[in-house]
Amino acid sequence: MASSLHIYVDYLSQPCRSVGMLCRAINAPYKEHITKLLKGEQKAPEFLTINPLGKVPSVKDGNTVINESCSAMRYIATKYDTSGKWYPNDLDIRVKVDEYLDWQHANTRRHGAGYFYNKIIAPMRTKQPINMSVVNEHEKELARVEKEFVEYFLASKPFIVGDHLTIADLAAAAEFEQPLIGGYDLSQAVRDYLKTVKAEMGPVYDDLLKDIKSMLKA
Ligand SMILES: N[C@@H](CCC(=O)N[C@@H](CS)C(=O)NCC(=O)O)C(=O)O
Repeated sequence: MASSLHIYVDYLSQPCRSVGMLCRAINAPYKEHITKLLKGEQKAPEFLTINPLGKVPSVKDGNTVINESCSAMRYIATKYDTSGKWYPNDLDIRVKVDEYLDWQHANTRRHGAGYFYNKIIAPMRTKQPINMSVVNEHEKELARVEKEFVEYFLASKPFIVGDHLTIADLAAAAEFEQPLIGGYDLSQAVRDYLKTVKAEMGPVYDDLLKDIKSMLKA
């Protein structure tokens, strides 16, 4: 049967990796459309008919279009995860997933992506020196984010809800990997957490990090 679930992604992007990892982890019947950020394909007229915001990831399932990664993961897990573990039905567990996903936009994502963009992407694009005062500010905030993540969200558990992975961990891991790859010195506690997520995910974890790592080597 042809799949109705289409994901538009570039795995250079953290939210794309979260969505891609979920689809692979739950073996969703999806079709992947690579939309190359470095070629500006997210701004191409045909892509803008799917996501007028001109960003990836974008997800289309039948007539439903979702242009935010966390909403997309909630939708995909609710519809296609037969294990029921990735976005748990139990309200007391689910709310912990939502709590992290709501928090991460202004914290892990904002400062992890901000660090990576200002340290790596902006100088590449503008051919100007790195703006160290902006990078230092993200670095300072990332240290706070890591502390809050470890002390509040993990609180000595292996994963955000306790003993198993959810979509919240996929978002967290994707967003923490980006500054790490960009040279940020992550704390040992967050490195250990990433190792645990990776061990649980298996080969797909490194597979989806290949593009960003090879972009930096080039
Ligand atoms: N909040 C959105 C963020 C989407 C986003 O910022 N995507 C970036 C890649 S990480 C993008 O497409 N940037 C291209 C552009 O702005 O032109 C989500 O989580 O889906």
